[in-house]
Amino acid sequence: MAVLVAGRFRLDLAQPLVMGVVNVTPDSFSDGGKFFDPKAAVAHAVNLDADILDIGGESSRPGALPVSAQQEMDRILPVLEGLKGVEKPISVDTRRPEVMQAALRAGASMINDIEALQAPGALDAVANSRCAVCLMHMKGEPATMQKDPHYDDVVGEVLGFLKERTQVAMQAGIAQERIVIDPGFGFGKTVAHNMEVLRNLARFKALGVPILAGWSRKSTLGKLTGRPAEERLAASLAAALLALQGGATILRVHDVKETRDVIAVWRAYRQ
Ligand code: 9MG
Repeated sequence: MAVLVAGRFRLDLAQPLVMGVVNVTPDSFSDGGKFFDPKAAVAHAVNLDADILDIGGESSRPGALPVSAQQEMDRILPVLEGLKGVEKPISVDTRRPEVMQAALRAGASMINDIEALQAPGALDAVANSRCAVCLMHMKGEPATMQKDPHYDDVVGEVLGFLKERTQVAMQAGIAQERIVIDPGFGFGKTVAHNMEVLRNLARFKALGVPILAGWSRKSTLGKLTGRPAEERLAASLAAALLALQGGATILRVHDVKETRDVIAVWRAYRQ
């Protein structure tokens, strides 16, 4: 049975899980500013009814500028405090080791790192806990990553990077059952790159750890449909279904209820 260990939680991945996005930022591409107030963020998180909540205090949308670790902590820690009584795994989307440590002390059970624990100290911050970690591929930095990204072999390069980061994480003492990988759709990738990776997602199963996919409302879907972020639900659901079919077992989404319906249809088809 495929299981993800996340602190005190053991998550059964026999059925795909839905990770709900909670952006505590003024500038995220789809819901920036909506849940910047901690009370609004907590209410939204509870309302989402996701299997895992992913709380983020720094936008990683293309073109976003970094914020300081202190700013990130000021944004997310009150939300973690407000979610203390909620009996479900809470992930924190951060690439900074000091934010990881503070989040884990405040009750987070998972770290979602778009830099795959490459920051000095990040591997130790995760290894010294029992949390789960998502290792994501990104080419470049959010501020510039969409400026003409180039690969000779996008699938091979992303796969090679995630293989290496999984090995490094395990050598640092992070057990395989705590690790999730994510090809990072939209992170330094054109529409063609994203589609090539999605078409080949099943190849990532060879790494032996669960695959997380995040397609929700992303700009590639905007480019394909001509729609703004708030009108990309149908495209997001189509991409979620294709990711499930490619072997993703965790879907990171804004629209939890609708994504659960996709999973229900996919499961019935699979039986
Ligand atoms: C923070 N964030 C935004 N998009 C994401 C994605 O596709 N995957 C992961 N792991 N994190 C993301």
